[in-house]
Amino acid sequence: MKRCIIIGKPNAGKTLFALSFAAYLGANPLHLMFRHPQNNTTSWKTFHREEAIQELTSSKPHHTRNLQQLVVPLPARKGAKRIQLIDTSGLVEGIPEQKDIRRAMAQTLAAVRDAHLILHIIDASRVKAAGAVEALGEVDYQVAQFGQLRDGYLILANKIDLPEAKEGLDIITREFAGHQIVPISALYQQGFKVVKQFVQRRI
Ligand SMILES: Nc1nc2c(ncn2[C@@H]2O[C@H](COP(=O)(O)OP(=O)(O)OP(=O)(O)O)[C@@H](O)[C@H]2O)c(=O)[nH]1
Ligand SMILES: [Mg+2]
Repeated sequence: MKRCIIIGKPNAGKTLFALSFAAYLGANPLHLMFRHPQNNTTSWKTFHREEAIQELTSSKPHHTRNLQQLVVPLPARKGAKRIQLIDTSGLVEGIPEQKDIRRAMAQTLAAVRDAHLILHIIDASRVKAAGAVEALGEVDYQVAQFGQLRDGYLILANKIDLPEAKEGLDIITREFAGHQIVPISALYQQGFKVVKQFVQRRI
């Protein structure tokens, strides 16, 4: 089964995207597998979408501190296929002080190496928010540099429903010229059709 990883800075909307995209593709209820980096154990939990959003997303950064995997159906050229959608903890510049965030980041980076597809989420509404953890930063350029070596790399400019995201999208387009960029709203499932097609063509 192909692995599709969702990465980006904290608070960019990775978890909301993972849950909404899984629901959009027909996963209901959502069976999540959690991979705990502190002791290498796994656990499972089944959620309704709204319940998962309530528990697993937050307006505070660093809410996700482990890998959260979902298996989702995807119609493909030769019948239906399934992919593994992997939500991750946010990537930050430098070495985080908190041990569990450090460990979670290491876990994310190891999983990126193993993934077939990389969806890189950027918060288009906060591109210019200097000093904010979700603002466009060095991590995004590094991810893009790594991603350009892969066929299955896509930038998702998220939160396009917010007014500030328009200018943010222009900046992302300029800064990441040459990469495929899809404006999306994880909140309203905008742009999901294009993301689905991108994934479908590569599985
Ligand atoms: N308006 C709007 N808000 C969004 C969108 N996507 C995410 N959010 C909000 O942004 C905040 C962060 O979303 P999460 O999905 O928890 O972000 P994350 O990238 O998983 O964050 P970490 O787990 O901390 O790395 C939450 O308050 C979401 O409701 C969007 O498309 N539009
Ligand atoms: Mg999260």
